[in-house]
Amino acid sequence: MPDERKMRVLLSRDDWYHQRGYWVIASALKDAGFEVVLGGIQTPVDIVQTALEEDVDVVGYRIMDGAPKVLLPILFEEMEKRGGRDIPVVVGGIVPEKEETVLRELGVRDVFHPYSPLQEITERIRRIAMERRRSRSDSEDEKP
Ligand code: B12
Repeated sequence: MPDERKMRVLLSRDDWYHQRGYWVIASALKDAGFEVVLGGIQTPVDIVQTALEEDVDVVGYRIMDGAPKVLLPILFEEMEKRGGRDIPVVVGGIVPEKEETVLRELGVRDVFHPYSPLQEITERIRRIAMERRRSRSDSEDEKP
């Protein structure tokens, strides 16, 4: 049976000061028809807890403080431990270009830099969310 719920995105961030972009993304996702779970400022461990509790389709992590290479491995390690490794993670904010490849190798599904057009962001997140729903329902179908 196809999952008819709205696509759910957990939106988390790493710093207190750069709030503007967080609310811009939250509004853009809502306007595009997503249900947005506002995690606010969260550690990677909190993010995984919320993502599992809220059964989200995608985790959106806004990173502004210069530490994506530190935060993402902790997030994925926690996902591995808790069983949420199949939840796609996208990152936005200040990500040095040369770190992007490393982040993608770790498993980050997409990276959005300053001035990314909002419509492109929401479309790319929708595609990622739909892919996850599909692979989830395929694995449900395969259960005996
Ligand atoms: C405005 C601003 C501030 C404001 C924030 C106001 C607020 N309420 O948000 C204030 C003045 C508070 C501020 C403070 C600081 N700032 Co400042 N700030 C900026 C600035 C100029 C713009 C950020 C912004 O709001 N952009 C508008 C929003 C809409 O765009 P955005 O955040 O880029 O988001 C877009 C994408 O990145 C993406 N995106 C972002 N997040 C996410 C999340 C998801 C899930 C997705 C899908 C997409 C996505 O989508 C958005 C649309 O395209 C940037 C420079 C820049 N041009 O980016 C520096 C910048 C972010 N700041 C910086 C710094 C260093 C600081 C300070 C540490 C400075 C200082 N020494 O005090 C302080 C931090 C506070 C502190 N004391 O520790 C650095 C960060 C460097 C880094 N991380 O490597 C930057 C890059 C400036 C620079 N070139 O050095 N800042």
